[in-house]
Amino acid sequence: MILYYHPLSSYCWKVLIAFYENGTPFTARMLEEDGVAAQWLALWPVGKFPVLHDSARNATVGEASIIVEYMACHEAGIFHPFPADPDAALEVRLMDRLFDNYVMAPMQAIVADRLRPEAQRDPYGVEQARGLLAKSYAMLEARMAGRRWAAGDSFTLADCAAAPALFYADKVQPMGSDHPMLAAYLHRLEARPSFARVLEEKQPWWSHFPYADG
Ligand SMILES: N[C@@H](CCC(=O)N[C@@H](CS)C(=O)NCC(=O)O)C(=O)O
Repeated sequence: MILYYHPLSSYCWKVLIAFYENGTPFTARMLEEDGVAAQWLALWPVGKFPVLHDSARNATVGEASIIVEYMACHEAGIFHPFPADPDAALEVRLMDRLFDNYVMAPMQAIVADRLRPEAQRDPYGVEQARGLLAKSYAMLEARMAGRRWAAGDSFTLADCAAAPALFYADKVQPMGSDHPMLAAYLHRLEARPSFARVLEEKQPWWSHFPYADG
């Protein structure tokens, strides 16, 4: 299996965490390598990453959550992204959506704005994104009360989503002391070996992140 990725991409981190949790072997192809971007775009013309290509099944899979589900279906191992209980699985799916839509998306909007030429920046859009992040922090702070992991006692897909979302969001808009549950949860995520490995692997590229000192 080939994973088309970039070492600073938050959605790629989500998939890497799941693969490392499961111990699934794969070949990582970085988009900057010669010829890789052309292969990736031919497979996934919408131009988003990560993308997984499984030549054994002639399958191309996009969207981070779906790649994790694909791994769980076809490379079943020690990591179970979803619990067997349907209600518990719904909570995992909900938390996955909350982290993607209401933490990752505004965080990405703030970072993307910083990367634009000065004249094309959008202060109103950034203000809206910051407002959404503040609401999300407050909602997640309440939801994390009494939970070790995002959806309860087990590490699931929701934690794979939460780790990059909260890590990067905290860089662009620090959670501060108002969100002790969320901050403690982020520390647990950073200490998890799968995510610690992702964080270690980002180091050579980290200075390219515009809020690297944040
Ligand atoms: N919904 C997609 C989002 C993927 C995504 O936004 N990836 C970013 C990198 S973290 C990307 O492709 N950025 C390039 C672009 O938007 O042009 C997923 O869950 O995989």
